[in-house]
Amino acid sequence: MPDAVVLMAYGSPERLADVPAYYADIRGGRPVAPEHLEDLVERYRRLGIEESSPLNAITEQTRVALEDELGFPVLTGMKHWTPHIADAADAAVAAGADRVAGLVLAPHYSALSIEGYREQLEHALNGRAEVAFVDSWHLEPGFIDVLAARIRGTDAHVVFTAHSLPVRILEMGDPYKDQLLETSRAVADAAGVHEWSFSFQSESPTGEPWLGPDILDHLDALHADGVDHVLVCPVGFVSDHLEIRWDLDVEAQERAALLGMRLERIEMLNADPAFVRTLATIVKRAL
Ligand code: FEC
Repeated sequence: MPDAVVLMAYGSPERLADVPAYYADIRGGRPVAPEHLEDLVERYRRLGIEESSPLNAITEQTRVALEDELGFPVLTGMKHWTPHIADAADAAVAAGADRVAGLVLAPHYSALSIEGYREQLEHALNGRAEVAFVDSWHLEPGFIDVLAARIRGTDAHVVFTAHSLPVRILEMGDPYKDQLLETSRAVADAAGVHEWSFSFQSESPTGEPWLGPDILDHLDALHADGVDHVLVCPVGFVSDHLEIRWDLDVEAQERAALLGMRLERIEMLNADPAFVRTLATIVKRAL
């Protein structure tokens, strides 16, 4: 049976002029406050996205490496930018696939994140191919191992992080937070690290409460407890992108400097060969 993979990621604007349309897509028709748009454009400007937009480039490297590993077509589909998930679904069908594995480059399931990727993929395929969608892979041994290798032997306090989501997901019985803590515990155990904690990051100004603690408040609390050296290990993201390069490398670094703390972060997994082999294992199991 001919197979293909639709490899999905959040997507990122390539040019500053793309940011309003990109933000509008994220908001899904709800209004965008002008000051929030200006703030977002400024963050992308300071990241220098017109010279290199890391998320889209890294996703393409991962796609190529995964295709090499699997030996059948892997198509990129972005949730909020081009090529869209629907474009990837069409390309998979055009390549003759009867079965499509849907894999998101985000390990933890939430109805407010992964489910949106699934809906876009299923809607676009519309029965033209069988879908084998991977909901989550947060305890995949190869994933735990590559993260554990990045924190093993550290004498810093390890802070695992992930994107925050609105608090209402807890009332919905969403597994997101539990899965994040399971990953964090598994990585710490595999690395033999005992000094660790978890915090959220990258809360969005939507006017409702989001899950905390946010990393900036968490750094304050760790400092008050006498911690002066922190290693940040983002478990909810796999690539270098705005939420890493701005929220951690700029904002969290600035807070740490203010507190007189040393803050480092692990190198992201990006298209690391061991990580790509893990993605291939997940796809083969799904199919
Ligand atoms: O580098 C880049 O250009 C893109 C970085 C990026 C990633 C990412 C991942 C996740 N998000 C998740 C949830 C939400 C929710 C909202 C929301 C809003 C934004 C905005 C930007 C943005 N997100 Fe994102 N997210 C990235 C970027 N995200 C930009 C809008 C402006 C801002 O908040 O600063 C709120 C939507 C709303 O307004 O209603 C909710 C989750 C992930 C991790 C899973 C995944 O990667 O899909 C969850 C990367």
